[in-house]
Amino acid sequence: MGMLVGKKGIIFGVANDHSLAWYCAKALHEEGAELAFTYQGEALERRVRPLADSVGSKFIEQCDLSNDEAIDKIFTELKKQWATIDFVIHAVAFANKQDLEGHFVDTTRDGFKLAMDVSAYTLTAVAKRASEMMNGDGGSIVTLTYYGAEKVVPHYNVMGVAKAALEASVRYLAADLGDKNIRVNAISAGPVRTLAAMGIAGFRDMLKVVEAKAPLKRNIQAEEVGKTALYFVSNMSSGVTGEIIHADCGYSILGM
Ligand code: 0WE
Repeated sequence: MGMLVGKKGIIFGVANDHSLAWYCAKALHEEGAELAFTYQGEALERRVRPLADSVGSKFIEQCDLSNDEAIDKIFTELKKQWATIDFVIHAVAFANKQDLEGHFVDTTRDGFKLAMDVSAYTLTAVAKRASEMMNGDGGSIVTLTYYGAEKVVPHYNVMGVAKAALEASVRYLAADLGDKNIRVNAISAGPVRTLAAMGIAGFRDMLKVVEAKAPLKRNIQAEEVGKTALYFVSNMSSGVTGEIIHADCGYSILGM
């Protein structure tokens, strides 16, 4: 079909072949998009480079998104290679492990700042620079969020507060960038077994609860998150901005 032939974009947040960012990449690549990738830290290069190679990407760089100069460098490089871009996938979050285990009330100032910086502010940092490369045709910026932004999910804690800030950022960015025809949206994905979910106590039980209770009686598949990203990047969503779509098998509609 090739809904995205001639479109170019950058994907932040691939850690390995289970990453939701990677499933977004695959869905976009299948429709003909050209992709650039960044990864966090040396250790992940071994995993990300072969994935990027497999979709014909020529741009694979390390980038610490908590560093403004590092983000500047990525966009300077990207400008050299491509001049313009059409989309960004932001699939980046981090909180200290101990802040996802105990109680929210015990969150330290440093733990709060870290989660907010990496999981919320980075969207704005990236949107600013990306918007300067989205000339003429506009563009689409997509981020990933989670239900813990809206309702209390045990142990999600400071990440829930950071995702709430991320969701509000989506709306403010959408308002600011709308006059350049740049759309900003988020996918609120149900829980998926990714590296970010591994080692979270009780994650398997969460998957069981969703399977039992969600209207579709199953968990969301990573491919379905990818397809939702494709909707937001493609012309199919040309009139949609500032929106949070739940790709969660309906779990979030339930009151009891
Ligand atoms: O947003 C997330 C996870 C983000 C995340 C994961 C980690 C694990 C390792 C952020 N920081 C870290 N830091 C680490 O050291 N999700 C939506 C997945 C997730 O994480 C949870 C969940 C769900 C769902 C944590 C507690 C409860 C539920």
